[in-house]
Amino acid sequence: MTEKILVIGANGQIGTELVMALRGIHGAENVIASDINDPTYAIRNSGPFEIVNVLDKHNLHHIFDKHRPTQVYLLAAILSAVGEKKPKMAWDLNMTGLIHVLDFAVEFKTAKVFWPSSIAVFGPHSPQYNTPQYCVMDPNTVYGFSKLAGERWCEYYFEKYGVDVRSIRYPGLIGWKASPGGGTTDYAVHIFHEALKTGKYESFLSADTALPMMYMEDAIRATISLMDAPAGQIKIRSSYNLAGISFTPTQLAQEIKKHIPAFEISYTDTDPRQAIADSWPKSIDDSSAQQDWGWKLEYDLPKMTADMLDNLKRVL
Ligand code: AKB
Repeated sequence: MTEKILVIGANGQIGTELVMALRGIHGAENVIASDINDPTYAIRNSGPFEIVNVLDKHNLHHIFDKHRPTQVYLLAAILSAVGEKKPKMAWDLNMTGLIHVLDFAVEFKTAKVFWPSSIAVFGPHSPQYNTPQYCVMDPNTVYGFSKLAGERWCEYYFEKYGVDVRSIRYPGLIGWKASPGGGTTDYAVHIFHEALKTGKYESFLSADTALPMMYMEDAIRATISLMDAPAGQIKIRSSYNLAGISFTPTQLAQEIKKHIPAFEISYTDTDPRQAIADSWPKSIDDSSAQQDWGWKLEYDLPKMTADMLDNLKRVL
């Protein structure tokens, strides 16, 4: 069967890379990229694009009706740091956008829906190390509790209406093709740009703040393999933990120094993102993803750092 895939929020950090990967697999004409803003150069020049506002039900209904997608990836969201500045807007976009998509998936019998969750669903009382799939969850950011509520809606639509919705709790994502959009883990991308441009970086997270991260190559591969897995293998319909690689700003800086010996890192201790990072896990247990759909990480810290620097050098 030919898939017709709609990616909502295609201009973002994940969307930019996912659209290209999906177009490579399914053919450019079968992957409709969409975003509330005009498309980026790469997205516009590689296939179809639609302006979509997930909060505008009529607009979204029209797009579902026009393209009748077999798969929808809903990536439009406000991330943790921006969410704390615009809490109501973050709740509205992250929740209402999801409900609209789930409702249209029921109406148009969309075969599969992907929706990203995050390590932000965990909170200060969740176990900090090797955080399990199921545990106490008390997120204290709007982004975090919108993702936790969204997970519950995903499972609910699967149970009540049979929507084949699949989800991953992404760690911080690191890639060279697109910038992150207002999260707490963004330092781990900015540091590479500054290392190459100026040879130094002031981290907004403290030296020993460990967080789970993942290279974009792995994140895209995980997303597509979750979506390709037979439905019977998907035992979790809220969202799967993915561990990625856990490291601190100091450890990342040490790895960068192996390639750029003069690189220097410094730290600020006044950034509000520190409190968000402190409420999140330091490492994650993703044994359910490994068991259910065969997940396996490929990029460790040295491999990711080398690849990031090689690619960024070419494009900066
Ligand atoms: C953020 O920092 O808000 C995101 C996330 C971990 O979901 N990158």
